[in-house]
Amino acid sequence: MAVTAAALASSDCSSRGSPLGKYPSRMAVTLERQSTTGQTTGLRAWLDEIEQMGQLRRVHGANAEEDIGAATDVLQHAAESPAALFDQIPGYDPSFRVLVNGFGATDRIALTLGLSLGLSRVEVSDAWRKKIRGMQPLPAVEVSDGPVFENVRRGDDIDMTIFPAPRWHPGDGGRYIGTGSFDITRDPDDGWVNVGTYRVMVHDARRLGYYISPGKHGRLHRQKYFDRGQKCPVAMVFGSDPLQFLAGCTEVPYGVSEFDWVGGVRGAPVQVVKGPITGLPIPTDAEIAVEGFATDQETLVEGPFGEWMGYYGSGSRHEPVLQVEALYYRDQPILVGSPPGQPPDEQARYRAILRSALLRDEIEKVAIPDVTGVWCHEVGGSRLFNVVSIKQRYPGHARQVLHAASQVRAGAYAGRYVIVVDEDIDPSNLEEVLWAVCTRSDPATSIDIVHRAWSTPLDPRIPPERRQVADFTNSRGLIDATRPWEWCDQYAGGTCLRKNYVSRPSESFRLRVCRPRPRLDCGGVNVRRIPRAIAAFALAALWTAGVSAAPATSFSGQATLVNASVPLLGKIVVGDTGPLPASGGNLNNSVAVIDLPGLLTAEVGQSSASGQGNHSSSSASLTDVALTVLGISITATAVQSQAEARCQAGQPQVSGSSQLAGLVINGQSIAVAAPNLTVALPLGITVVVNEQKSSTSGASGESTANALHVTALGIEVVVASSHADITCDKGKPGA
Ligand SMILES: Cc1cc2nc3c(=O)[nH]c(=O)nc-3n(C[C@H](O)[C@H](O)[C@H](O)COP(=O)(O)O)c2cc1C
Ligand SMILES: [Mn+2]
Repeated sequence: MAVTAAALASSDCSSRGSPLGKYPSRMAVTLERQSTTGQTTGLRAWLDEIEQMGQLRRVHGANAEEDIGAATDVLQHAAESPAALFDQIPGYDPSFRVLVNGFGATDRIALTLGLSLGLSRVEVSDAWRKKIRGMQPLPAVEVSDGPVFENVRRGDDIDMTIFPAPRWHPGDGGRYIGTGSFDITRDPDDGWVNVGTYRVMVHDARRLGYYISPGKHGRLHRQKYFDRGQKCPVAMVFGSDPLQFLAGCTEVPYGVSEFDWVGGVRGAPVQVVKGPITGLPIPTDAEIAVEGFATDQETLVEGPFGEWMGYYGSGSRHEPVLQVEALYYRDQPILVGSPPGQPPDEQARYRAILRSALLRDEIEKVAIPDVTGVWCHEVGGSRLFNVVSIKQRYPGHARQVLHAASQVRAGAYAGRYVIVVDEDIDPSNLEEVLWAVCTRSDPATSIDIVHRAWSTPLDPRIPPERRQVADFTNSRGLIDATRPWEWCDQYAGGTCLRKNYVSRPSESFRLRVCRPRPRLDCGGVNVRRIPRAIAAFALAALWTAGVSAAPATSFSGQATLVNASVPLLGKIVVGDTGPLPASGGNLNNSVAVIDLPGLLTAEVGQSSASGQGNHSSSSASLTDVALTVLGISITATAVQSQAEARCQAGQPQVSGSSQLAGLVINGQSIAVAAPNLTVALPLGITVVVNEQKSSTSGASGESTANALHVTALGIEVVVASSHADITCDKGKPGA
């Protein structure tokens, strides 16, 4: 039977009769139980839950040679796709089942981790990081029996080929029973138990081949036995409680049993039975489990296998073999599959959530401050393309993050690129990250290379000659895509419009062209400048070149966004056009962000002053102003002032005005209409809103408009100040 994606997605499959009947439990141990945290445990209860969520499709009659592998490939490459449970697989006991794509949707990952549903993948990762911070492992408890022993086979009775292990990828060298599985080993020195997900191939009825990359805990354990000339006792589980599986493929620290880690997460210990052959702990509710001994005396060819980087990277080679001494399985067992595909795939998605949390935790544990986000991208299989965002605090901060992120446990194995970005970039958003790389890195100086880092035979980029000498190291590209700390206060501002952008004085538009981003901060006084739009003196030069010399109309003018005088800090001037020359011209200044810690923050400030013909004018505007003076807060979503001076029949005429939207002073909303509205506040603070000063004298006139003017105890702050000035040339017609 050919299985199509449409068939999987259709509800027809799920509406057919369920092969799940009633399972008489012969066991004393409860199988599906609620932990003390209320989180469901056990694969079968979890399946009931996801079916109730409408996220399980049942498929009957697909074959294990081709159909299940192909259907899994389709499903796991579609984000937020359902899980599929296959039964009635031709050639096998019709009640034997295969579950795939269990974690192919964010809600199912959240459910497994005991988190709320409805969160985004980044929110799940963040909630997970917070949940396991400081979590203490809870030792597994041993019980005497469990449903896993519903069927027991020993000796020649063992046949691993009775299970419908699919051929997952067309190029696979065999049937892989172990993908959504784990291997259990015990350290022969210290006695701690490791649980690791390592792929397992069926060689024949009693022999399994398994591949573990160098450096993994299961391999370190196994090697210790081999070095002593001993066989390595191993138990393997093919189908388990979903959280146990996730633990098996997570970088739980060396020396900590993943079973105990699961217990800590749930607040309820994992229940295990002691394997009669090896003494290893086996979860009571395992679907299929084996015990046996691995030896390096007998090796068989393992692979090729479609691997997580999207290649048959490690090809085929001799690997140790597990001689199976006992086989246990539940009635109507469920073989869980999570075969890798070209990323982004199912495992890239669940591992991105888990690894991003772990990597951030580990970077913070080595005492690096101000990490604002981490994402281990799905497209890199959650290992090859990892991004960290930081709020830069000191020179060298960005490089420290890069090197640490590439070498702590969660980032060390099989990495390729690590990128550090400023906190205004969302590390989980590939486009934003690549924009930062394109516009904030300088290839000659922003990239560090680490040589001979921990990689894997799976890495397709390791050249043949290095493979031959078992050199499975690679290099890492560490890309600093932050604005250089030393001159970040001069880095050009971004053009992305921010909220509350004011396009006309009277109206405030809430545009969200860009995702609202955190304010960039270089530390200390921070002003990001937008390059001047118009060359300051070009028009003035043109003007003076075209007309005869004095006497002529002359100008002066200036606009400033913030002009403050504060004890200890001194004088602070931000967004100043500078003085307009007597000959006129155009002066402009813009800043994207103003951050004067403890005093004032604002965004998108523009100031301009111009003088030409018979007209002189200036203006200043800011959005999202937040001013704090002696603990009194003054905020406005937009402020603007303008001043004008013009000559009419040789006589000066002047005017000024200010607009303030959303003005709140000390918790009170203020509607501004009249000029020079004075607000007296505690501590002798005076705020003049829409302050205007105008005067004329003979041929000269000047006007100043200050949107806000605050004075208090030696403090003076003027926000959005515009000044225009003109001296009329009485001899000039029209002037
Ligand atoms: C579906 C899946 C299959 C995996 N297969 C292998 C494998 O065949 N060999 C391996 O070394 N790691 C494999 N891994 C990665 C390990 O499970 C992972 O590195 C884990 O942390 C190993 O456990 P350990 O930290 O106790 O060594 C696989 C991961 C997943 C999710
Ligand atoms: Mn481990």
